[in-house]
Order: sequence, then structure tokens, then C-alpha cells
Amino acid sequence: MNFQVINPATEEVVESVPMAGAEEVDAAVARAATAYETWRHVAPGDRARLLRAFADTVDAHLDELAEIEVVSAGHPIGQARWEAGNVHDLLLYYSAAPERLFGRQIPVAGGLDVTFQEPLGVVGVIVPWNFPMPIMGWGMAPALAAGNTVIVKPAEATPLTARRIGELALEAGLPEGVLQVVPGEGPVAGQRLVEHPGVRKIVFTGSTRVGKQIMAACAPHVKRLTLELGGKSANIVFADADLAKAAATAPYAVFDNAGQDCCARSRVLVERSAYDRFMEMLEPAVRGVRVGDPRSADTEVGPLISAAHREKVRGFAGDGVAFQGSCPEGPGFWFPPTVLTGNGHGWDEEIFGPVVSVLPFEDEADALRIANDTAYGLAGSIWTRDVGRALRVARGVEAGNLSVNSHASVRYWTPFGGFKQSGFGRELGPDALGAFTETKNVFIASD
Ligand code: TXE
Repeated sequence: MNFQVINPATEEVVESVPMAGAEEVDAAVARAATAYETWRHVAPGDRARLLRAFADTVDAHLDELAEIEVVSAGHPIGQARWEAGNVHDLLLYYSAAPERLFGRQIPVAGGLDVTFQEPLGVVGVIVPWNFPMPIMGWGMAPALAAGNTVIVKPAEATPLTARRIGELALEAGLPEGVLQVVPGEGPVAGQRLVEHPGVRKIVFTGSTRVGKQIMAACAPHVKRLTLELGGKSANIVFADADLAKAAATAPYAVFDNAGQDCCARSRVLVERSAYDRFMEMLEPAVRGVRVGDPRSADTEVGPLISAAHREKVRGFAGDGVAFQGSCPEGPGFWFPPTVLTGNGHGWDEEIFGPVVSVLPFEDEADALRIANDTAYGLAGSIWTRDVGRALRVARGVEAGNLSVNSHASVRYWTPFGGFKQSGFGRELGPDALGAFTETKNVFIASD
């Protein structure tokens, strides 16, 4: 069967893409297992050179990749270029790893004790539609660098950039089977990848619902697993903060990528004494967000991914709307930036759209209580000029990625991942290499 990729800004069909069945996944796993026997033994310097060549090839096709993402995911062109660039950066960053996967030498009596960081084998990377290129890169780049072979299963709606990146890998000289891209439906191709005994590790980014199913399906094989499962992150604004900056940046912390961002700061908590001033500044900032044609360089926010997703988002934006920005009419899955007040409908659910809830808090303890009153724990921001408080609150929030007087969560060289039901395991930075290797300890007797 085929899946129709739809341009979310025009509702036109971009391409009808064949979806792999279980047999095609099995064939891909067999190819990946064969390729692994060669790839794991490629000399570290050669593997590093191949990854650098792959990075260069991606770089040479940056505009092409960005343009595909504009039409297939509705991402604004500037953002899409950044996303393609992120794949280049990830490949370059992890190309340093093959020559630096150091083991340790541990003091023992009667011989030599050393550790090795060994690859796992075939790795399955299951990618969502919200950031198709970066999230593919987060799994693919460190896994390949550590000597694994990789099968990427992109989301149904956004397989085109993944497929192109797979072709670029071959053009760059990666041997056949080292990286394969298998577009397919989650419950068919995705599930087969998860259940296949020949796949040693799954990296999954997506919904908590499917993440739980995958965790259960990995259990029979004790399959290694990294889960990144969304969030409901808090943006905590204290009265002593640079309120103008906090209010000017708050919309982008949630409306970027039309709110389809697992790190979206979708709950803004404002100290009560600053609440009215903050809301006065937030309103023009929200109304000023430029939602529109993703092909235009001026556009900040594009459409939602699908009609069905827009309906889901709309369901959360009924009661409690304080104010809304604007968006185009007509074809396209548009939704206006929306600010809700109070902790009503949608307060504890990941809306994954341009909808933010604002709530006052009384003091530091109250802010922490509200921030942590969620099953998720992915990211969060703290706005204050008091360094001690910033540190206390950053340590108190149950989340993996906090930023103070900033909303930055994701850098390819720093660890990223969730607490609680936002998942487990760490991607990016040096930590990701640990997720794609096993430590082997070898003792050599001298006596
Ligand atoms: O996710 P799914 P959906 C959240 C967000 C969003 C909601 C639903 O709240 O509104 O999830 O999105 C594959 N075995 N996030 O339905 O279904 C699927 O094909 C193996 C948060 O799109 O979890 C796709 O490749 N794989 C988030 C990927 O899983 C399966 C990103 C994600 O799809 C499968 C996306 C199965 N049984 C959504 N079922 C984040 N963490 O950033 C589906 N898939």
C-alpha cells in the first residue's frame, strides 16, 4: 500500500510513497546484519572519513533537503535549512567518535584489565513527523559512528527527506546496508522492527502511548531502548526577571514549529505580582507571530501537519481563550497562536499545537509544585535575575533539560532526554555514544 504525502500548507498531494510490509523490514534487517560484519571492522579512521564525506554530501544538498521539508512538513524555509544543517552538524560531530571511543585500563592484581566500547549490531531508529531530519540524525549519526548499522523508519507523513538522506549516504560512499531508510506504517513496519530478534536496539521518538507499547515489545528480547516521548514543559517567570524579554520570547518557546515540539514550553507560570504586566506584554508578542506561507523567508510559523491533527488541537482551544494571533484562511492546516488562561482543559496533556496556558503562582515552592504536577519531564525554562533561585528551581524541576533566562534545550553537543514519562536514555552529546555501545571488560592474566 501507499501513503499520500500531503503539503500541509496547500493540501495538495506531494507524492504517493509505497509503505514497506513486514517482509521488506525482514529483508532490510538481513542486509543490515550482513553489512554490520564489515562496518564494525572498518578502521576507525576510515569510518570517520566516511562519516565526514556523508556530512559534506548532506551539506552540498542542504537547499534541496530544506525544500523537500517545506512541502512535505510545512516547515518555514529558514527553519528547514537549519534542520538539514543539523544533520550535517551531527554527522561531523560524531565523525570524531570512531577514533575516540576510548576504553579504560583498571588496576587489578595478576594481569591487565581493559574495557572496550563495542557496537550493538543492527539499530532501528523510529522517527516522528515533527522534526523528521534532526531526529533521524540524532539516532543515526552516533549509532553509525559507534560501528552499528542503522535502519530508519520515518513517520508515514514525512518520509521524503529521510529517503533522500539515505541516498546521499550511498553517494558519499557508505557501504550498502550500513544505513537503510524504510518508509512504512507504525503498526506494520515500525512494529516489525521493534519485534525483530535481529534488531539489537530501538531508538523511538513519538507519543507516550506508542512508547509504552514499544517498551513492552522490547521486553521479550531484552532489547536495548531509548525513548523520547514528548512533554508538557513549564516556563517559570519570576517577578524579578527581565519581563520584557521573557514575554517577547515566550511565544517562540511554544509556537515554533507550530507547537509541534516536544520541548514546547506550553505552560507559562508567572509570579502573581507580575502576572498582569506579563500578560500585557505577551499579547502584542503573540499577535505579532507571523504565521503563513512556509516558502517565504519572513514566515515564522507554518501550518500543522494534518487536518486530523488540527482537529485534535482545536479540541483543546475552546474554553479559556484569552487571546489569539492570526493565521491564513483557505487551504492548509492553519491554526492561530492561542493563549489560554487557567488550568482547564489540556493543562496536563501534550497538545502539540500552537496553544499555551498561562497560570499565576504564589512563590518558589508553588511554582515547583505546579511545574512538577505532570507525568512528563522533558524541558523547562526559568526566568529570574536571582542566581541562587535559578539554581534551586533548576534543581527542583523534574525534567531533563532546563534553561535559565533562555529557552534553548537542544544542542547537538549536550545531552538531551526526559525524566518520568518523557522517556529514558540520553541522546546527543557524548552520552549518546553510550546508548549505542556495550562495555566489555577483558582480563588478561600475566601469571
Ligand atoms: O505519534 P506516534 P503520532 C506526540 C504528540 C502527538 C502525538 C501523536 O503529542 O500529537 O504524539 O502523534 C511510529 N510500533 N508526539 O500519532 O504514533 C510512527 O509510524 C512501532 C510527540 O504521529 O507515536 C512514527 O514513525 N512504531 C513526539 C512514530 O512511531 C510505531 C513526536 C511516531 O508516531 C508504532 C511525535 C508501533 N506500534 C508525536 N505506532 C515527540 N516526542 O517529539 C506508530 N509508530
